[in-house]
Amino acid sequence: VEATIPERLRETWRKYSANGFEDKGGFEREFIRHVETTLARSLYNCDELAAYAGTALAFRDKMIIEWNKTQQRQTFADQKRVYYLSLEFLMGRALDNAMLNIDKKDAARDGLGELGFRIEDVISQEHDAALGNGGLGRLAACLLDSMATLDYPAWGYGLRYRYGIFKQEIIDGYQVEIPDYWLDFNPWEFPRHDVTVGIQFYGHSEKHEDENGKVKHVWSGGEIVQAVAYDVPIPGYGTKTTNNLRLWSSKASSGEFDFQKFNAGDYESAVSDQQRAETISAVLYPNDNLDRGKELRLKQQYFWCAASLWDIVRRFKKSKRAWSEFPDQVAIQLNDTHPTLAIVELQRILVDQEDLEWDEAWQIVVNTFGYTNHTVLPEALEKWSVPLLQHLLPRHLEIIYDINLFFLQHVEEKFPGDWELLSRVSVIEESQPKMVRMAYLAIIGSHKVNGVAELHSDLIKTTIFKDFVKIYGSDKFTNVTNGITPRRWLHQANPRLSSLIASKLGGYNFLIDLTLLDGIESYANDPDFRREWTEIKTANKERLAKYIKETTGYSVSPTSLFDIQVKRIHEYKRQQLNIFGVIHRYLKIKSMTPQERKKVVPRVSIFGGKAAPGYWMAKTIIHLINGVAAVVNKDAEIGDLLKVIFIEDYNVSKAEILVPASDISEHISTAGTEASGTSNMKFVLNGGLIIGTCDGANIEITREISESNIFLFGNLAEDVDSLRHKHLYSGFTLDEHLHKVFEAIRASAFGPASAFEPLVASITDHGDYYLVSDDFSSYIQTQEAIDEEFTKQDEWVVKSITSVARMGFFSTDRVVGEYADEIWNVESLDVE
Ligand code: HBZ
Repeated sequence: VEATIPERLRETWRKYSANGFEDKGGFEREFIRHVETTLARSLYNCDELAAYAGTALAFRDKMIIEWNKTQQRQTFADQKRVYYLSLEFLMGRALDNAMLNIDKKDAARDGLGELGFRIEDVISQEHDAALGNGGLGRLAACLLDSMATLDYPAWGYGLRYRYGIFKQEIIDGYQVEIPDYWLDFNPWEFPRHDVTVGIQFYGHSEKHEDENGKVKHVWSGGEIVQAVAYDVPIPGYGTKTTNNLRLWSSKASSGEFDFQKFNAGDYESAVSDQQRAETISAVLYPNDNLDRGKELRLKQQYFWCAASLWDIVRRFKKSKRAWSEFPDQVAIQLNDTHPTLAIVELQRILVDQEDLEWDEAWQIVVNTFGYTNHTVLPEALEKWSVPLLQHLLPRHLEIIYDINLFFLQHVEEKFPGDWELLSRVSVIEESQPKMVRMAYLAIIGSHKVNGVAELHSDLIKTTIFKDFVKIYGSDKFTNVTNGITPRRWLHQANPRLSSLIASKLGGYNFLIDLTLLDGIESYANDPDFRREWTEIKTANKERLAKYIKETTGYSVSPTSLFDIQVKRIHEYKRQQLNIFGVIHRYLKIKSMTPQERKKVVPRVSIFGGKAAPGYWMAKTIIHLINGVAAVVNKDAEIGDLLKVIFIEDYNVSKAEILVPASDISEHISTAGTEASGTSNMKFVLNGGLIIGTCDGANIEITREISESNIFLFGNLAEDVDSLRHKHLYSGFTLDEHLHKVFEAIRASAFGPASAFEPLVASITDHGDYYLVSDDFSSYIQTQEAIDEEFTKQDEWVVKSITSVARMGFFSTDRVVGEYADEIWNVESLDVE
């Protein structure tokens, strides 16, 4: 039923239509109204949390007014929309971002001041929205910011997890996981109980013949779980566009619970049915770059894909267009293979429900989807077992087999008799049990496949997907190098640097055209500018030092070189290389005379990041870092020459403190393993230099900022295979410094040797898959070069300014433009 108010009554609506606040006074009015009525508190009873709530609600009203208008505008314009399907959206905090994007932070700061609060304290009350693991989830969040900023009609679709990524505590040096229940008070979401759809699982697939003798497939039986939409407004920067992120929450079908069972006295099972349904969206899987094949994960994937497609198809059908126009109205981007079932689901809707012919439907499907690959690591490539799919989604499995059949027929036509090729590219892996290779399905069902940095996009074409390049030609494969939003990662995280840059560029236009940053390069010669630049870095380091003191008890000196590595803990990211380097540095200083020690450049080595709960080696690395910290930090002989800090529970809001405070950050993955990396971009954009391998986006950063402004080291991707082979078959001699590091570890210098033995043995006895030993000597030499350069502060600052000036390429605004032109074929919508 259309719920439209007739034209004659709309005048009254317009007269009293909500419009939020405009200035300080208006903010204060809205703040107090929310504190007193929405929250039922008063000026006798308003702590910082209540002040946060009042502020958030005032801003939420403002956003939602623009959100409504944006949706009306987009509906009216009726042009092609983008749907970004991602199992992860690592949004972080929303309030500061909302204040800046809608340009009302000053009003809020002044208003809060007059009401008795400091804006920073209010902002820091907010719980991070941590619905993601790492880079993939944060990229989705940055893309949403850019799509709104550039006025694209774009929606995100995801899951509303009750528990986001776990909270990490370090207890006796070990990682301990605490559930992250984040929904206690979340003013940023709007439940849409009217947008609810039943999602089917299990049951069986049957063939029926209709009156005309046409075979119809019917999926019946099984169970239904309700998907309820929750909407999160996404404000663009400097525009009225406020897009939508729709997150699905699972709920039992029969309302609260099954009253029949309840009345029959089976209370327990009534409740457990409800719990089982709600379990689907209960928790984010905490693995990054690892596929474990759990049934609940597959349920999450289908639940979210089916609900999102129902919503997208429903919206399309309102336009009364022919199905052939679907790809002219809808572009769906798959963030990795997690949403690949959406391809199968759309084919099912078109064929089984809308009665399209297979080929016509399939053409629509392929023209609609694009697939982004984020990894070449074999353990991360998703496969689902055929028996599991058969059980959970019987009709989808049939469709997958048909997709595969037609695809293999096409391959056979093109390469007659090449049976090896057929078995290599088959969507079905003939293992025991048989497995469905989701990446292959995603490639076959999409019109474009992209990697996320040049090296990575080349690698997927020459390694894991090379057969598909042969089959489809290389035009189907493309590169879209990742980026970051400069709003959050410069303006919000580093307001002083942003303002210094704005003062030279005559305003903040660089925030929407990041290439304008090149205008600050000439100021590298200006001593006053360099001094201000340095002061800002120092202030950011002081802020981090204060945070470290408050959270760890350790004092670090802001005049030391701050060396930061923050990201998920993973062997391929090689935090072990870093900590071995730290141990080497420690041993070296210990062996020095007092005279020699005077020449040492004091350094603070800062680590942060979570290990997947089941990833034992990653947890061992965390344990070692904490073991080293405990010894080094209390060694009076060492003092400020070296400090080791592990930041607990690294997340987006902590990144906002860490990123602006680095002198050096580390991006040191084994060459060819890190698809892109995005924190490398964040650190450089904030005036930190980086040490890195020739991997992922490091290579393009180097190309942009020049080799003289980055510290590169280590073996190249093209040499990795032969080095691994050499380890396995001819053994190797350990670098003498690394050998000494291992001796110290084995002498229990940093805690019981037995705890760390597996980590050492992975290198000395088990083939050193990540080539730590091969890169160690060039790593420590490069670290020495860094010490040397850091003593020449003037040159260092010039490097820092020059690098920032050349980072214009790495904005997600550029990224979104490329996706829009080359993959989605969508246009932005003029707001005026
Ligand atoms: O995606 C990351 C890449 O490792 C990184 O190099 C890249 O910059 C970033 C954005 O393109 N990949 C991930 O973060 N991947 C995951 O977090 C992940 C999560 C669940 C999975 C598999 C991977 O099942």
